[in-house]
Amino acid sequence: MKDLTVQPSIGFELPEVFQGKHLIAGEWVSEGDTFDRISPSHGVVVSRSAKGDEAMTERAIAAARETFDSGAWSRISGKERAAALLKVADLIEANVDRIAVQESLESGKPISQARGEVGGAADLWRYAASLARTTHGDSHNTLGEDMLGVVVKDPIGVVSIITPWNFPFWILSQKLPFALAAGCTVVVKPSEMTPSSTVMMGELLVEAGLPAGVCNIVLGYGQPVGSVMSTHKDVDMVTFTGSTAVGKLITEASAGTLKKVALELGGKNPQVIFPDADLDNATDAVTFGVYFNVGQCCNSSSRIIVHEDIAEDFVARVVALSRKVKFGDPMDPETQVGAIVTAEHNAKIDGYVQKAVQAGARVEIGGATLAVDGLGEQFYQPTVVSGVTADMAIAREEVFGPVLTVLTFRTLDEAIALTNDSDYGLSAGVWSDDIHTCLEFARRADAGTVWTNTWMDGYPELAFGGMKQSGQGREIGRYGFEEFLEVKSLVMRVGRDSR
Ligand code: TXE
Repeated sequence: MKDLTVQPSIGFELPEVFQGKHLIAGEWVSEGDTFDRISPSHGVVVSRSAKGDEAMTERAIAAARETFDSGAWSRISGKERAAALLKVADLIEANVDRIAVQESLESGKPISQARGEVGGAADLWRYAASLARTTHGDSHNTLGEDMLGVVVKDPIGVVSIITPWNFPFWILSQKLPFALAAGCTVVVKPSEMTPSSTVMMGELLVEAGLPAGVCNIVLGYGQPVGSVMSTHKDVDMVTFTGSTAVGKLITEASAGTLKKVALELGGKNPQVIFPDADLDNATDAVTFGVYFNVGQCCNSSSRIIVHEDIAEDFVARVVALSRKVKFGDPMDPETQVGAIVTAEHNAKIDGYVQKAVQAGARVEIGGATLAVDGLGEQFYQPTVVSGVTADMAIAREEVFGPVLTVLTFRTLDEAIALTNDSDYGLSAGVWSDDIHTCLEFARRADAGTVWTNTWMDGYPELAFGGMKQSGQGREIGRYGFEEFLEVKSLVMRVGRDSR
């Protein structure tokens, strides 16, 4: 521990306990039981939320259905929808601090990253607004004399949005504005661990003047809230981000009504480092890629696959940089690695590391949980594990913590084989100065996103999602938007003979 840069508590004055309510048909509702969230870093209750049950979830779905069918949102012009989304974007920017503090306290992520997440989300809303005005299908005028075919795109209907705790505001913004831009109405359930930033988003939507019932929010647990949202006959689509296990449950649950399901699940994302790469940049990207958001990130670069010739040098560079990473109090603006979301999850991360060590792997730095002065014990040291083999659980499963595993390769084919030897296929990266190496890797890697000489930059214009068990469907960009649209063919006889 003396090797690491630890930020003790800065003695942050906590805001009042946030009181979360459901948003149903434009009304804030709290009835019945509540549940508390204890901050993983500060160890005190930071939010108290209404606890949704089956009846509350059905009320929310009924409100979304009625509003969709009324046309109050689904049939207005794209221009009007865009105007509302742009207002939301402005309101997000005006409320970054308040939302970020609450999100950091509930999740344990560093405040600087929470600010980046919340502020950055405004751009997703602005981009989605542009799509609301450019929704289009196509037309066919070569079907035969007197015939005209027009393919139109309509909103799919009522969408259930179920989100996790690692980027509650960002992930909501990868889904919600795109669904709204398409003309859908929604029911949202945030994770029970980080409910408040979604409630705050609801407040902004109300302030922006979205018609009542367009966005409904139910707070609570996967059972029963998420389950009802996945099975109810009045829901047309479920979009989910979370664990692969729950993604499979949702797919099964939705089968009874054949809803459309879009899933953004886990990853075991490699960065492949060739000897001719710019190693300074690669070291920065690998270190950032594994520690960002405390490693609790679907795009975390949790395994590096480094060429044998440079493996020792490269690991030494990453270890040296890991020593400088500031971890500790999430409320300190300087902190780069904060707290782990729950004590159970902290123990699970440690379990992966200890199991790897027992199987012969080496801990180069870190490798233990840690208490931070003035705060709790829910922290995990920035950790690098080398001597890992591809069959170890730490190399195959999503650890979801600040833990980097190191594998080595000799040839491009071997690097690609190791990359693709995974149940996941979310993202991958390649570092080399040779365009042919980069392009061949990019084309052959099983991954929804391949980064070349960069890592984790995202753009609303592109598409995000995974192959294999990392999910199905895409988010953001035009591809993500199209997920919320239904395609309809209009076949018309239009000549004089048709009268
Ligand atoms: O996720 P869950 P958890 C991975 C990561 C992490 C693991 C577990 O490896 O360690 O998942 O995290 C709701 N029907 N990711 O347990 O349970 C739940 O209430 C409908 C990767 O938090 O999948 C929450 O809102 N919904 C990931 C959401 O699903 C249900 C992000 C996610 O919770 C449900 C987070 C049910 N039966 C975790 N059960 C990523 N892709 O970034 C639970 N939920």
